[in-house]
Parts: sequence; structure tokens; C-alpha cells
Amino acid sequence: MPDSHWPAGPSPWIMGILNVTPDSFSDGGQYIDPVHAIEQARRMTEEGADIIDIGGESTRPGAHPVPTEAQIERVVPVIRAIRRFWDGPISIDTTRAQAAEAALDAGANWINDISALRDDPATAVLAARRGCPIVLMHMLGTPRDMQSAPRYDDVVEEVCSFLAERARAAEANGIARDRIILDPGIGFGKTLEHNLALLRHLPRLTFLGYPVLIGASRKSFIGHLTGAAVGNRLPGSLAAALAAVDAGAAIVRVHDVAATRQALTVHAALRPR
Ligand code: HH2
Repeated sequence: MPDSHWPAGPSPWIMGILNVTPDSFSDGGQYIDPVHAIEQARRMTEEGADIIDIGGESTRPGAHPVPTEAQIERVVPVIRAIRRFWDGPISIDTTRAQAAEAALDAGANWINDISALRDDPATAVLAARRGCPIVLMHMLGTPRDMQSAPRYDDVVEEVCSFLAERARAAEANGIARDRIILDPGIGFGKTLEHNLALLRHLPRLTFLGYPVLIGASRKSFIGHLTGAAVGNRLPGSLAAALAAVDAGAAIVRVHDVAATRQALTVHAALRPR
């Protein structure tokens, strides 16, 4: 029987980003008005998004936390409106259980927790109770301080061990193994070299046996490699998405859905059969 929590088609899946925030790093303020947010969600579903990821709090380097109530006020009306025209997966990007629960009650059915259940232990209980897919992401520090000289002895090994441990903790809290998605957290407490190592060695993460999500879209490492400003990083974002899919990523989290869909379609057609 099809499970309505997952997209209908096979992976790789495109997760379209909807930041209902005034200050996100690449589209801050564009969708803080619910009318614009709902239009953008509709556009992304028409362009081929498999999942919509809605956040009411920016996690860009240096960002301050947004009170849970404010997150709820931003995302709930938008989720309700999307549910009137779309029945695919809607993910709530939050680390707070109360915001996640309000979003699930409004019609969301995934949780995207960039703290991997460390920020609010109640999120694990909620995810277990609701049986929803949950993204566990690696981050060193917090958005406020994560980019101040991040250090690892072996970034790939440390990120994989951390995520394996968080997946075990999730399962110990009653979250089913087949609901867990892992994400190395590109740009979250990582230098250019750390991000590149994680992307180059992605099979070491997919080897753990969970679906892997990669969020590389428009991120700073593309600017560091190419000099492109944040609004001009689509080519680099597409290259990163294709490389991630080649390395086994099941989900790419992107701002530019139509372009990513086209790139993935051609890329899939060209793969040796
Ligand atoms: N990246 C961002 C936010 N949430 N969630 C997951 N699972 N993986 C990511 O890589 C990820 C994420 C940051 O990007 P964006 O949403 O565009 O910006 P902001 O946090 O400034 O709203």
C-alpha cells in the first residue's frame, strides 16, 4: 500500500525551500508575506518539487533564534493554504517541538530538525507518536557561532559517527528506522574544505543505510569556489545537486526547483542502463 508520507515517484526527490522569514541568506524577506509564500509553494509544486520544506526561522551563520510562537504564526497559515491544493509531503524546518507540532496539526507531515533532536528532546517523542519522516542534520555549534573557526580531526568520520549516534537515539525514542533521513549539514560549522570532503565522500554516509539529504543550494562554498554572489549560484548549485545524486543522495534541498528538475531529468536519462 502506498505510504502517503513519501513522494509518489522514485527518488532522487527534490525538496523545495520556502523560507517564511525576513532574513534568510538567499531569499530573506521574499516570502514573509503569506500571499507570496503560498504563490511560491504553488510554483514549486508545479515545477516538480516532491517535498516542500517550510521554515519560519533563518539558520544562516550569525542568525538569532526566533521565538517558537513567531515561527508558528509565520508557517501555520501557509501550510494550511498549501494543503488546499497539494497533498504531497510538507516538511517543517524547526528545532522546536511546539512549532513542529503546530505545523503537523496544520497539515505538515515531515520534520526537518537541523539540531538532530538535540535542541528539544520533545521533538523525538512527537516524531515517534506521529510516525512522520524526520531529517537529522549535523551541525557544529549553533547558527550564531558555527562558522567561527570550525575544527575537526576527520570531518567525514566525525559527521558520520554523529549521525549514526543520532539515528540510534531517535530509534531508542521510538522513531521507526524507515522514517529517518540523514543530512551532513553543508555549511553548518564547516569550512570550504570540510564541505568538499563531505560531498566527495558522501558514500561513507549513504553506507549507513538511511536516505541522505543534501542542502547545497546557493551556499557559501559555491561562492568560495567560484566568486559568484549568492543570487548567481544556480550553476554551482546544479552541479552540487547532480554530484550528490551520483554519490547516492536521495533528496536534494533546493531553492530553484524548475532548473533542478530539468538537470535531474537529463542526468537520469544519460545514465548507462
Ligand atoms: N540548510 C538551511 C536550512 N535548513 N535543513 C537541512 N536539513 N539541510 C540543510 O542543508 C539546510 C536546512 C539553510 O538554507 P536556507 O533555508 O536557504 O537559509 P536560511 O537558514 O537562512 O533560511
